[in-house]
Amino acid sequence: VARQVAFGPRVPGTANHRKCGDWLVATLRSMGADVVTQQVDLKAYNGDILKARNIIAQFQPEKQERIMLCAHWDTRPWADSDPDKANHYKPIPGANDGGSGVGVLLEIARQLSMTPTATGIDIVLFDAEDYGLHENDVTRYASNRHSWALGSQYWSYFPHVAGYSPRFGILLDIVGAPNSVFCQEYYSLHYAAGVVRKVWRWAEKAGYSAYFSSEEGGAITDDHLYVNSTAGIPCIDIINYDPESPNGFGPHHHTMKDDMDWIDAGTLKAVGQTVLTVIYNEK
Ligand code: AHN
Ligand code: ZN
Repeated sequence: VARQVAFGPRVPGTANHRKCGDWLVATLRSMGADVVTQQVDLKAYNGDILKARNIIAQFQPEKQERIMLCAHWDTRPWADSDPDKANHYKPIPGANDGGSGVGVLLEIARQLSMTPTATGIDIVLFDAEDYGLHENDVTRYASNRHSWALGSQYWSYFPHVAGYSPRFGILLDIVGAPNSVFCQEYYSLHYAAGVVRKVWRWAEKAGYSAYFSSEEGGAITDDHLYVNSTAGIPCIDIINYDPESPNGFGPHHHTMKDDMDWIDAGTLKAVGQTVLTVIYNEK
């Protein structure tokens, strides 16, 4: 996570973003994955053309039976939830929002390089998740309901392999804060209840029930929505929900404070160990 943050904000179209993307590709290749990328110009709701890159790392690509793990690697161009209005058009550091999910997946990739699973694994890093509607534009929501998750929307129409149909997918988003609680997100239950139950059961067995709450959470527009509704792949979202905070994702969310101070190794471990337990138990 720190390596990603050190590139600076990973806003599509910037040099930081390009350099971090190159580093992610090289790192995943160094772990033995067969890495392919999708480079595409995507139009944001405000008209910006985003030079986007989805990064797909395939482990044991020859295997038919597969599991997909995903996260977004871009970061938000605007700190539009920052308490200081002067920051509302500045990019966020994106340690938790962006960095954390990718960080967990990089460690999982390292484990896969040492100990193969029975099924194939695809790590999919989506771009352009976080270029969605600015808080100052929320009145334009009705005509911009699909402004988030542009990289995963594209991938869901054009997956890296035609007819791609893994058993299931797991999305990791905002998984690094201390004392995180992962509720059972609404779309995950709607489209992939069996996967939610499986993952939460393994979390309990692995000793992480304090993080994985059996409470139902609200509906979150995130990459998994399009993976489910467009690609037809049952995919859940493991995402921190903090009912105490204004936007539900913690007080640092979409602010300049989303930096390494919000990253807790214990939370990353709880999520990573849980996902590892799930994938190594798939036969
Ligand atoms: C919205 O805020 C609309 N969806 C949450 C998805 C998200 C944003 N994940 C990270 N940043
Ligand atoms: Zn975000």
